[in-house]
Amino acid sequence: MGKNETLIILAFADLGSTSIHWHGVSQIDTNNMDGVNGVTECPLAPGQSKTYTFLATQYGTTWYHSHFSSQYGDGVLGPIIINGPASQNYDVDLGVLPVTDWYYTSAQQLDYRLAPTGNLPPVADNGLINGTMVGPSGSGGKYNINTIQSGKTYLLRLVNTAVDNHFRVSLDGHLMTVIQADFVATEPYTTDWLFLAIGQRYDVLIHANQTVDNYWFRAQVQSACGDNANSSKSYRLLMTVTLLTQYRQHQVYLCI
Ligand SMILES: [Cu+2]
Repeated sequence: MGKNETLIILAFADLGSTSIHWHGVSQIDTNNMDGVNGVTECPLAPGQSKTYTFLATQYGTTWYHSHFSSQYGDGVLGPIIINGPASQNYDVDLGVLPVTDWYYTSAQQLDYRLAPTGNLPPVADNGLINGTMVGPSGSGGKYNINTIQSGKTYLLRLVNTAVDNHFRVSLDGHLMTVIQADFVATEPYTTDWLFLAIGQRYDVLIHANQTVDNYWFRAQVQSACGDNANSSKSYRLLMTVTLLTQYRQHQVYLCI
């Protein structure tokens, strides 16, 4: 879909109560479609449904997530791409790359425990890139793998969907060209890292212009505010919530 098109989305509350929020979407004249239960609507009761209808007046990358309780911490979320012009050309759109913290106890259980105490969320057990990661012990789980080709330019749509972790993201040996931030097209600029706060989105271009080799894409947890058990290892710099980019022959593999 693209800018100036109307989204019509049917949401079912099959998991219990819910409401679905369209992060960063301007709801001009459609405030009741914002999905923020307790503010713009009552939550859907279990078994109810709602048709969210609103006009896309912006373009770029965002995400939707449950706004009910701690539900999105358990994965009730997803990416949204609204097509529009890019401020710099690229060859291939790799799609959305969500980065998040992950708890081995469900967010709902943690919420029940913490709410009466007023305590901060516990240290996250792991971090996920594109929904997967090797376990903190180094075994179990896996890195995600994409294949990209040397010599081409790729669009990567970064989104931090975490509950409590902020990330510093970078790709070893490569600069990133930022072309959009939070639905706002930018004058392209290059950087070797980006700070990705919770909810934040950046569209970046990666130029596969280095020697054919393996390169880590790092999402390092910034522990001053929220922490992650998988970032306190001695491997911290190399292994923390990382995306590996391999160049092999004329191909590059993006591995998470
Ligand atoms: Cu949001």
